[in-house]
Amino acid sequence: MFKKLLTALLVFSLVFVLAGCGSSGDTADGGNEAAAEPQEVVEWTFAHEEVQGSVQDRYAQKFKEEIEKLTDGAVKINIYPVGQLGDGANQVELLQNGAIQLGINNPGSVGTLVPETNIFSLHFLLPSDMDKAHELVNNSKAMDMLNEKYLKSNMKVLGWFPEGYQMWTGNKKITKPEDFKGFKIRTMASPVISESYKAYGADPTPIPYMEVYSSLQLNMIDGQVNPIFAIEEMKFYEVQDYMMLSNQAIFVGTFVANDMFWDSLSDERKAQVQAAADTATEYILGAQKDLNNTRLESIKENSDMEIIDLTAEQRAAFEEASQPVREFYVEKYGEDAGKILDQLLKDVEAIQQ
Ligand code: 6CS
Repeated sequence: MFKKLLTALLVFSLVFVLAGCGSSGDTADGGNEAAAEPQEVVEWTFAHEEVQGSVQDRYAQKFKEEIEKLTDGAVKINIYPVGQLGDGANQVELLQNGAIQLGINNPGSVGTLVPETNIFSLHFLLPSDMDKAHELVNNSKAMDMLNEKYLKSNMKVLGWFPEGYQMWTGNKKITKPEDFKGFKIRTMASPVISESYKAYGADPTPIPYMEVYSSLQLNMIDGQVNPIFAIEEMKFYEVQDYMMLSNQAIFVGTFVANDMFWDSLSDERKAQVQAAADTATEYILGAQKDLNNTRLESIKENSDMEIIDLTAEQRAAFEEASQPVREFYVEKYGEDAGKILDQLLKDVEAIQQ
């Protein structure tokens, strides 16, 4: 019911804005401005799954700044952070049916719709060098294949970007796979994420992002996994005793547009949107590194959570235990998933030469 009401409201708002634009010959993107007439302004909704000031929010703000500049104000972006349009899954649904135009998805929310995207939930896959990981998620041929899969689910990908290494927090130390035995770890809802933690003997428990803090506080779960900036802004450090600098996977965000909305844009507007997305993607690499670094310092200063940097040897034990999940990914999602994984592995190897 909530979703239907929200969809109706958003479609109504868009129609209202377009109707308010007025003049004949209008296109949905407002790309048909006559020099002497007052400029039409179209409003696009951009939803993301994090709080204000987060990596996704900074990406969205940068995109907004750029596209509004490039279009001389003919396009206005309204940003809705997490929770305002429902949870991550609601947001993907709104994007798919065109009730909203733009959004950032994470592998958890989109994992059942575009199963191949679960590739980024495999552990120890992307290089430990963030610049190389950023380069790969932008330029590997595997990404072209993944982008086609998104299109089949009505989403046009405009940009991929790493948000940071994901770290484990817990009410106990985790330094070897056996420490995970029976450990209730909150994860995003994705079969590959679940399988990855089952491979260590843990009990993965999907819970919506906004409920993680209270679930940790009430001891309904033992730990969770997220990039450092999120551990800080969601205040998980207040209710956890340990943070393991595990670096097993990078959180990869995907900036997408609804495909019909995208198709309705003029070529000029498409080029402006892609240019603004490219600027945001380039900007976010440095921004997320800074945010993760400064927030690590802030956690160190403001909490007594113990921070454990896993040794290379300790990481190697997790890496070994995680290998069978690659077969799970290919067996579960089929031939194309296998091709995407092979291509990415090939490109990972090449970039590390
Ligand atoms: O763990 C999650 O569910 C969330 N984590 C981040 C860093 N962004 C959004 C997502 O929903």
